[in-house]
Amino acid sequence: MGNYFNNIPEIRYEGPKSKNPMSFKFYDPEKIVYGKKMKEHLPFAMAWWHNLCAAGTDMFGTITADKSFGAELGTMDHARAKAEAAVEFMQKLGIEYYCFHDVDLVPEATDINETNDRLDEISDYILKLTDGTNIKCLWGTANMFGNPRYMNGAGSSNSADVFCFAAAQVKKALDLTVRFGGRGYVFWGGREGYESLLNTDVKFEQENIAALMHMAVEYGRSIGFTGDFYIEPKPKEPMKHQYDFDAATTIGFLRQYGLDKDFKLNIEANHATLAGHTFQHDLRIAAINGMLGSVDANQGDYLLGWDTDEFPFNVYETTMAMYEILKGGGLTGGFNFDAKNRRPSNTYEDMFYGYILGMDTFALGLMKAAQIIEDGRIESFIKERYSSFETGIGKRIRLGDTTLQELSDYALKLRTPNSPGSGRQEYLESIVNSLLFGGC
Ligand code: XUL
Ligand code: CO
Repeated sequence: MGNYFNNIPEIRYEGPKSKNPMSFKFYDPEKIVYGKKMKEHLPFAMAWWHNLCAAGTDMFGTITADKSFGAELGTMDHARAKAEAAVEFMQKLGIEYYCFHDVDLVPEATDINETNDRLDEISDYILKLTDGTNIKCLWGTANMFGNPRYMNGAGSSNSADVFCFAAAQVKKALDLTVRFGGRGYVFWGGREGYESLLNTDVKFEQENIAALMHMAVEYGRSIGFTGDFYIEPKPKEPMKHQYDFDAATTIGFLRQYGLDKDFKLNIEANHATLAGHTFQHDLRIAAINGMLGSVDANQGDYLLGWDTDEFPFNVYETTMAMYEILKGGGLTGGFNFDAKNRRPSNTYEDMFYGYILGMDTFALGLMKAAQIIEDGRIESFIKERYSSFETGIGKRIRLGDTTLQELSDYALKLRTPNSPGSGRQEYLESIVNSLLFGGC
């Protein structure tokens, strides 16, 4: 374990009344909720990039936080220091998983061979540090958006050479993910999209992305990767239009190119809201299509049109998200905090406060979602709402046992239908409120 956070104790559950900022108020890992321990429902992961690399830069200003961990930035000493800090950080919070991009782990060299040597070196070191701990990888990915070679895309690049570099990075990131025992492998296509149709062959680009993914599956399976591949949908940013717009679009793409057996979705809250959906909408679409994979746990700002990657704070949102996840049978992956501290929250303490907030917000969401399901009023309302399909003509429609002619005859005979019934939205929202705040 490193010695970077000496002033910070191990974070323990102290209950909702605790005023100790370095404690969980709601995340009680051993507590049984909805038949399982909280920590089993909520496999939390630390995002290497935001937690250990991001230091507060934005379009208008430079770093505000010191993430050097005592080493010279951009060196292998720095890479090792980050790995030590990662393990210390996760152990203090009881987080068992991490997610990484290849170049979060080491500084990228000009020659990809040199980068790969550095990755070998750091992966030995990470495995040495995590040996004998519970810490393991949730998912890995290749950063195919930062390097200028990807300015026209990675799998969607117009350049065959660049396509090969993307393939080389995916291969190496898969090797690392397998070495780290990762549960999943993510494709987030930040540069896989276009700015203008005037210079873009969309069909060609989508075919190439699919080809890269097929090769990744074939290679991954050949080296013993048994986990899920994930696509993380996002509609825009950095590109004006990204191909993996939202859950529905991405599922269509996966089916179109025969990738749906090996891939699921990694749904990020803030990406769903950028697509004009709620987080829970994209979770529902993933779940009903058997594509509920993993979650990038964060939240956006409804007043801002970009990916603010805030730590989740909105309990309504995590409640409705956990409701979808519990009803959908849970995740094959976990909850990766793809979230960063606000720029002025620039101390080591803030790194911990961010995770405490996020973990507590999801723990609350889990408990409240379980209460909604156990209460049963909402589920039984929905069942009743569709009950006209349980008997008679409705049942036959569901069984596919009728014709347009027969239905038309039925309607003409009825002349005018009975009211389909109230949607009762406000009543249902009141139930949610009373379950959320009924204890006050
Ligand atoms: C970008 C984003 C990425 C992916 C992994 O918006 O969410 O960090 O999670 O590449
Ligand atoms: Co993400």
